[in-house]
Amino acid sequence: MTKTDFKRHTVTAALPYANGPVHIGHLAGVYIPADIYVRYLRSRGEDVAFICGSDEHGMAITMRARKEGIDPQQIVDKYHGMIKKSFDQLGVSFDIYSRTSNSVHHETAQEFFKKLYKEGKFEERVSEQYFDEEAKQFLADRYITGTCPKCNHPSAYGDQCENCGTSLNPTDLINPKSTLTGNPPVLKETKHWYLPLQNYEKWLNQWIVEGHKNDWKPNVWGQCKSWIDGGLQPRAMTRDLDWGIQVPVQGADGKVLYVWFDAPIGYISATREWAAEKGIDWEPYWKDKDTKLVHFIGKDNIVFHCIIFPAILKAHGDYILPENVPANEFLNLENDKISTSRNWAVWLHEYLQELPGKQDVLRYALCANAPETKDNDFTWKDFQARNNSELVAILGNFVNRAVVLTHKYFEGKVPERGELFDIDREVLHALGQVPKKVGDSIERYRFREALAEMMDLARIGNKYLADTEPWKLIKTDEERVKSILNIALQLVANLAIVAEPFIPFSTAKLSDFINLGQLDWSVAGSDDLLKAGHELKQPQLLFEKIEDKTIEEQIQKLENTKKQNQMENKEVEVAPLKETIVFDDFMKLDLRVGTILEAKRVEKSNKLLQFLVDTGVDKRTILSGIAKHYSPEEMIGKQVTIVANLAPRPMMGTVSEGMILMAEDAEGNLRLIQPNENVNPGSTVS
Ligand code: B3M
Ligand code: ZN
Repeated sequence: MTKTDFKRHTVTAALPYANGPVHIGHLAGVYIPADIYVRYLRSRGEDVAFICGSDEHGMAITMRARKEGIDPQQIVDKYHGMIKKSFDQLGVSFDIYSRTSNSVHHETAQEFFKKLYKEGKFEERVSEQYFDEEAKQFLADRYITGTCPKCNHPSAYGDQCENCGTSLNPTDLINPKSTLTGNPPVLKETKHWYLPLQNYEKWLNQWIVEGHKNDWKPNVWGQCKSWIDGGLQPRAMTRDLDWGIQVPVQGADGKVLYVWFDAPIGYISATREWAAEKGIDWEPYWKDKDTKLVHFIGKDNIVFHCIIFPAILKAHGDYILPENVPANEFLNLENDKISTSRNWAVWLHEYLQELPGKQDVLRYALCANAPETKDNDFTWKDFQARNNSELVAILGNFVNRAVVLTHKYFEGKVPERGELFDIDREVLHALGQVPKKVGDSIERYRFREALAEMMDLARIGNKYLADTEPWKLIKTDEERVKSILNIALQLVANLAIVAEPFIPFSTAKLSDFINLGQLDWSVAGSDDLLKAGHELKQPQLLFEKIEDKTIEEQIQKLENTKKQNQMENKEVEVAPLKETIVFDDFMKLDLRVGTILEAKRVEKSNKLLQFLVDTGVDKRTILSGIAKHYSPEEMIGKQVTIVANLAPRPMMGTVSEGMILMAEDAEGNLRLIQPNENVNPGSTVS
């Protein structure tokens, strides 16, 4: 059974790598939902620690530093400050935004490691790993490229071939090269400490697969199950790298903790730091069974938060485990994947500058479009519509009408409620229901649903005023208008409370001009929040219409990015030259022109097309990974160049008897190599 009553809450949001600014994908996936959750808990008077900070170790940082030509330390200093400030400006209400370069964190992570080490929780293993002799360093998987052993793609990475999707070990690559120097790396022995995840398999299965089948999101639970079913392997908790936290055991010079060992412990270190500042004890937040621990993350972090970190906590023994890990999917931007390298993103710090005072609009639009169950798309047009036809037309309009009319007819004092009619009772009944509905949805991590339920309250209010028309009635029945405005104002006051987790800047304004004081969820649903005679201040506009021009500027900015990317690709990096071969090696290749007779998609593959090719000598089946670039229909009748004497290779249940030659640019765009006029099938190429 899932536990429901807790004394306190520890809520973490993934620690952003301090290697770049935060964008809307991060916000919609992690930080907005986490902040809504925490604000709701606080409003209910719960004891909450909301923990975040910068992740300042690992390859993400060193690669960025190399790219910008500065030290890793300069990189993390630059981005930590920038990220912290922009979260703050967006109203993301962390109790602490720390950083993993802090000494508290170095100590905490090292203590953790030492304890596991002393208790024999690691396996020590010596293995051979690639080393770049010129750069004098071991190479992480992403720093090695070479030819894919499966599909012959010339620039596969040490961990994966992005052409055929195969996951690889660096030693699988043919002709490996270091991306640091371009030299072939050498194998060198190195010692590391591994967490034997296989020993935790049974326990993880019980805890997650059986224990959280019903309360974890299906996407999260499913990913965990497939990892566990696939069998867990020992995973190295240390790395050969000169940036990170020193491994605190003898004989580990030049080695640092694996970033995914240290970063999640960063949540604990940050909690210690926060508690010390407040003068309270941090330990209950991580060790008391009555604490509800929840991790907010994106889907690419699931394995680390659901399998590896829990195994580390379990190995340690003193810690509680997460009650839930409500990971989101990804957000796209204008129908295209958000990409830092292509600068395809809406960056938070730029948004805050270019659309000042519009924090709540972004919070609202991102929550309404949060990729909760599937990837989702952000468009500027949708953003504008969310503002103009929802925030302005529904919420802002209702609040404004209720308050303005009260000023106009009753000198800004909440009028008495008299006799009630059915329509009033219905509205008051709905009012009583909404806070609970919103709260239940938030507790089930359904933030879009919660937002829609909150907005329903404003819709009900608008409809109530439209149906009762107090502006007409005032001429004939002032008593009735008093009741109507009293009820409308109770809705307004309740809105201030239930909307606060989503749009805190606007509700702060609102509660100020209705003189509501502190927003407290425990009184939400009451129809008597504003007593008769209570004075209202002059209303301020909560939201303003966003003009087409503003949106067009943002769209134009993205267009410019697109153009820039296209231009830059003209001078793209090209793949390095391969080793020299002799003429006879070349002559071994049987290259010829063939004609495509038939073409179809390959089941269960979004990359492969299957062809029947007339090679002049025979008709044979060839598979090629070009489905993203050509449709089967357009391929039929085309002439292509093939390697005709390549040994047949099994692929996706079929055998490919040759290879179609393609030109590939740095973006991964593929184009056929064709004779410039039709020739007889079977013509040789040399
Ligand atoms: N920095 C990865 C990421 O930003 C990583 C999260 C750490 S959470 C402990 O996707
Ligand atoms: Zn491949």
